[in-house]
Amino acid sequence: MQTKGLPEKRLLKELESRLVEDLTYDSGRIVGSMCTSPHPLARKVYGRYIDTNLGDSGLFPAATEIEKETVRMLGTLLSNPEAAGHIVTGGTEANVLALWTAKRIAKRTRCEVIVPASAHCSLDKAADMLDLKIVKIKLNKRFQVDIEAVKKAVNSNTIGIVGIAGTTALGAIDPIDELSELALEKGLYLHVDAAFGGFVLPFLKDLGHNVPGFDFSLPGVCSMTIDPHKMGLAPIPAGGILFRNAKLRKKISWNIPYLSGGKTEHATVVGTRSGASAIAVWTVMRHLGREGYRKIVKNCMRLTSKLAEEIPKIEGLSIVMEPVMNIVGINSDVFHIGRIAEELRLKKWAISLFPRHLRIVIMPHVQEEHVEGLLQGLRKIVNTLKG
Ligand code: 0PR
Repeated sequence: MQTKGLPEKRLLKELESRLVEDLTYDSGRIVGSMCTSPHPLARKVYGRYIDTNLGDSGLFPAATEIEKETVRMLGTLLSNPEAAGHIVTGGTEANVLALWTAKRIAKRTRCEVIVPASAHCSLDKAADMLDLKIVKIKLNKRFQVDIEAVKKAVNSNTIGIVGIAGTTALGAIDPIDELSELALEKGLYLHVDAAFGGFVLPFLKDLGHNVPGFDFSLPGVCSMTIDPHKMGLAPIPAGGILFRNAKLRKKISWNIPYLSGGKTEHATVVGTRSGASAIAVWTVMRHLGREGYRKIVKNCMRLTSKLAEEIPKIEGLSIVMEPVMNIVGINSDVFHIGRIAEELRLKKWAISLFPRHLRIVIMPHVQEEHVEGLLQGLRKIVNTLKG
């Protein structure tokens, strides 16, 4: 840092020229991310209320109330208006909070948590932080956790199970109903990671898709992750942790007696946190309404189906599974998928590469012309690799 400060104009100009290198969502080149351009209204209120601090709730009782209302809205979306929880930094923090709760309920030292092999790495991080043993369970042919293998893995050290409603790699949905039954039968904590699916599945259901039970309507579900900064169109950071009831949330609550706003309590990993996140989520959810999200999801699914239909028409390429949400996995029996990813990236397509497939996520910023462009790019790459 230099001694003398620099003028605003110069700094803004410098930032503009330096950050121009970064990809933007509206370029349509980001087709492998679970994030998108936030809704303009959410952006606006985020900036306006950035100085509110939910970590000192006594100073900001109104913003605190808005967070509570936001959690109620999310809870209602997931069949439980009684849900308690918070708008947190993202799915990672939400998953950490869920496993932390499971551990505090268990009050034991040697604890095991059963997760699908498809679990997001945030669950590995959480287990490492909390000193839990993660037991990974193989998937069935539909890329869901193998329920029989889950049953076999339960032992006297098991404290909890995680199911996923919208896996990171393919958007698959685990049989949460069966996990719920098992959790109730064995007295285990069940967390559902719907970080991505939480803002997709309720609207798919409205649109008449056959959506299996995945939320609090299943009695064994203790907590859920649902991230507004993914399909919720909220600015980063905005994750969501919801507990079935306030009693569960209390398991990880800490009293902070000395703050300037008076006594308060935290049930998040972070202490100081801007209320702007919750306020932005509250605003965008009320502005779009169920109907608005439904339209967005409908369009994402239309483009997803188009991509999934066209991919197998390209010689040597196939899709990993019929998409259940707006995620398409692409693989090949002929070409090395890593080679295709490399070529796509050279052509400035930002795709995700998993060990055996490419992941395309059709987020709201992805338009028809971008899907066409991607297909065109893939056709060219395949032709070059063939020749
Ligand atoms: N749970 C699931 C099912 C997820 O897919 C993710 C992230 C998380 C939890 C963790 O969420 P946070 O990243 O909010 O903590 N899934 C994305 C992924 O790994 C994250 C991401 C987002 C990656 C934007 C790339 C990107 O550009 O693919």
